[in-house]
Amino acid sequence: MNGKVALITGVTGQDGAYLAELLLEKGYIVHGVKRRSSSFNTGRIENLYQDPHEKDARFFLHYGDLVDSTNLIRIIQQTQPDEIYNLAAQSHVQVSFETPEYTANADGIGTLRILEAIRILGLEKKTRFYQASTSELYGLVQEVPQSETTPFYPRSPYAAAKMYGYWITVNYREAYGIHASNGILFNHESPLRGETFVTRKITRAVAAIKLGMQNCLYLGNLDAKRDWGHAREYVRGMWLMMQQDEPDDYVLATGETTIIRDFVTRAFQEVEIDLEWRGEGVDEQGVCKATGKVLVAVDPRYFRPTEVDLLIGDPTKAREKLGWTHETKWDALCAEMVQADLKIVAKEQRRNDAG
Ligand code: NDP
Ligand code: GDR
Repeated sequence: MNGKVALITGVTGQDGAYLAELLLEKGYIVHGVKRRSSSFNTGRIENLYQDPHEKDARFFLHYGDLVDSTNLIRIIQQTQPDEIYNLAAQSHVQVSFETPEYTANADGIGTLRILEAIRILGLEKKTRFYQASTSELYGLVQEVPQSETTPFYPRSPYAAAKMYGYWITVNYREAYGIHASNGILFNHESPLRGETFVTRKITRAVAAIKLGMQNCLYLGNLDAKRDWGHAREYVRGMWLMMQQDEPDDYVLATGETTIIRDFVTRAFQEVEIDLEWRGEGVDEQGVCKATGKVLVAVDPRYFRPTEVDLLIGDPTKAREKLGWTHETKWDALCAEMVQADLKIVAKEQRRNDAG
C-alpha cells in the first residue's frame, strides 16, 4: 500500500477500468463514481471488485453523476482524495449532436463542479486534479502534427463542451493554485472500447461476420484519419502527469495516423478475409476478394454534421518531461481487438445455440 487515495469519475468506462487497475497495482485506495443504471454497467471492472466488508478492501464504488454537484461534494468530502481523475463524460462525438445540452452539462459544467467542490472543501493544496481533455479540441485542421501549442477549433458539441473543461481546468490552476492538469489524449482503443466507437464497431463486426453471425458492416465516413494508441498505455500517462511537481498540459499520441478504411482492411486480414474496395462516396463497398460478397457498405446515417478529418499528435513534450512513450502500434492493437471479439462473439454464439 502506498497510502494514497484516488477518486475516478467514469470508472465504469474503458479508461476508468484500466486506470483503476493500474492504481490498485500501485497500492492506492481507489474510489470510483458510477452512475445509477437500470441495467448492469460494471462489466469492465468486475475483475477488480472487492467486497467492501473485507478489512483489506481498497476498491470502493459510489453512486454519483457529474450533473449533480451535491453528490460530488459529498463523495469528495468523504473520500478526501489525493488525486481526482475526471474521466466521466458523454464521450460519443456523434451522440453529442443529438444531446448537445446534456453533453455541455456533463462534460463542461461537470468539470467545473468537481473543481468547485475541491475549492469549497478547502482541498486546493491537497487534491490534485486530472482532466480528460481530447484531441477533438483541434477539430478543423490548423496544423499537423498537433501539439500543446496548436490552436483549438472544436467541431462538435462534445468538443465545445470539452473546450470549456480544458480552460476551466487551466483557470482553476492559475486562480487557486490547484495542481490541475489536462491530458490532451488522442484516440486510444482496446478490447474494452465501447462498441459504438468505430474501431470496436469494426472489430466486433469482423468477428461476427467471420463466425456467420452478421452479413455486412455499415459505416459512415471511411476517409477520416485517426492517431490510435492503446488505452492501457495512455492511463499510465495520466498517472505520470499527476506525479509531477508542477501541473501542466500534455498531448498523448503515437505520432502516426491511419485512415479508417485501412483499419477495416487490417481487421478483416486478421480473420483471413482479403477485402477489395470498390466504388466511391456513399456507393463505396468493401468486397471479399474470394467470394465477391459485400461485407462493408456506407450508411450516411453515420456521417456527422461537421467532421474532424485528420488527427495526428506530437507527443514530444510527454516523452521529454514525463518519460512517457507508447508501445503498441495501431495494427497490433487492431489484431488484439479482433482476437478478443472473436472470443466474445463465439461465447454469445454458444449461448444462443444452447437456447
Ligand atoms: P467511455 O465512454 O468508455 O466512459 C465514460 C464514462 O463516463 C463511463 O463510466 C460513463 O458511465 C461515465 N459517465 C458518462 N456520463 C456521466 C455522467 N453524467 N456522470 C457520471 N459519469 C458519467 O469513455 P473513455 O473511457 O473512452 O474515455 C474517458 C474520458 O476520456 C472521457 O471523458 C472521454 O471524453 C475522454 N477521452 C477519451 C478518448 C478516447 O480515445 N477513449 C480520447 C480523449 C479523451 P456509464 O458506464 O454508466 O456509461
Ligand atoms: P472519435 O471516435 O469521434 O474520434 O472520438 P469514433 O470512433 O466515434 O470515430 C472516429 C472516426 O470514425 C468515423 N466513422 C465512424 N464512427 C463511428 N463511431 N461509427 C461509425 O459507423 C463510423 N464510420 C466512420 C467517424 O466519423 C470519425 O471520423 C473518440 C471518442 O473517444 C472521444 O471521446 C475522444 O475525445 C476522441 O476519440 C479523441
